[in-house]
Amino acid sequence: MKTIDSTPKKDGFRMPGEFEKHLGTYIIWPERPDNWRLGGKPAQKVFAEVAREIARFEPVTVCVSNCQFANARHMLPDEVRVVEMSNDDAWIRDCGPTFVSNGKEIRGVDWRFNAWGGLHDGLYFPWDKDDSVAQKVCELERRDRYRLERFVLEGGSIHVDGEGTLVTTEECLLSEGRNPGMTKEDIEETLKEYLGIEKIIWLPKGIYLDETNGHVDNIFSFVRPGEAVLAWTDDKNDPQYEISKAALDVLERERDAKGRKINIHKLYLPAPVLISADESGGVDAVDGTLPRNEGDRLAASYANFYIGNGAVFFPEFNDPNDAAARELLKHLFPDREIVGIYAREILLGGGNIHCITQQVPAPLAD
Ligand code: KQY
Repeated sequence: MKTIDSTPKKDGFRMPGEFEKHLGTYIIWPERPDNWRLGGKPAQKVFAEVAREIARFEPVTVCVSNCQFANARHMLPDEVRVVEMSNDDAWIRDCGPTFVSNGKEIRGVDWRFNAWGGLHDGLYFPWDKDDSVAQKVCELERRDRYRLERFVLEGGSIHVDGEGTLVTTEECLLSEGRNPGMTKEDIEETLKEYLGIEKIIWLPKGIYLDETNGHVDNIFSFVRPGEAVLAWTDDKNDPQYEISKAALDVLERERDAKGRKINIHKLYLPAPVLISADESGGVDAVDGTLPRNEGDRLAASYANFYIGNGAVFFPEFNDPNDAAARELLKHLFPDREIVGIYAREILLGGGNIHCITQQVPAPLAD
């Protein structure tokens, strides 16, 4: 695996849409007791279910620390590959490589990772093991990589349509803890150069109280070029209403890289999900890690579904809107199975289905 001293755009590479064909999916096994309640035991069951379900459609690799290797191997089915990889937590979308393709070959883009804000407002310290994950995945996949030593980015903070359009949020990419020395124009230039992008659409904010500084993947997702979903509520008393409305206003007036208007489908949120006393009591308190207090609202949304080769995996919360989300996804992805996963344990760790998965795209266009 070599590190290339050029940029994907110069080399004719672009980031494919998630709905394009995959070679496989990576996941990291959860275990840290200051983020996952009860030492990660309930979350491990859900991660194992996610891995098992995705493995029905594409090869899955689970990366796991030395301490948890035997347990993960025991809990995962034989068809899931388990590899030892040190890590700081379980968010491979954010610390793993972003793959780019030229139609024949794929390469990884290895951004700098600083735990969503470094010493400014990052979620844990240290994060050096996570920052090495992208390189290690490129080694396993035998893919060359581009490494940005100074540019901080997480995979969950961008969504692309594979045809030159990228959607992100100002709340996240312009946050103090990531690239404070760069202007919005500098950031746009870097994204264009490293992802083969021509047009960037900036939503103001992500989901209310999302601890990633508003990652786009929890509020918006492309379904295919020209078509997308936006997390939505009609409740004007909910702070989320103004956030989703502001995003819709942007999306309605913007055009994508091909000059198309994006057709937006409203994906209704579940009722607010709050941390219970029992759940809060199961998380170790550690200085420098975000506390999990009873009554805190979690950033629950259905927009963080993962698009696999033959299926879409979406979160369920035992909420009446679970059924509406399933129906909308069925309508938008008529050729894929729609698989619901009860995702409360992932949400309790501050994340979602999209941010625990990272796809390796197929190099060849269909
Ligand atoms: O991308 C994500 N949503 C990751 C969230 C990390 C939370 C760490 N506690």
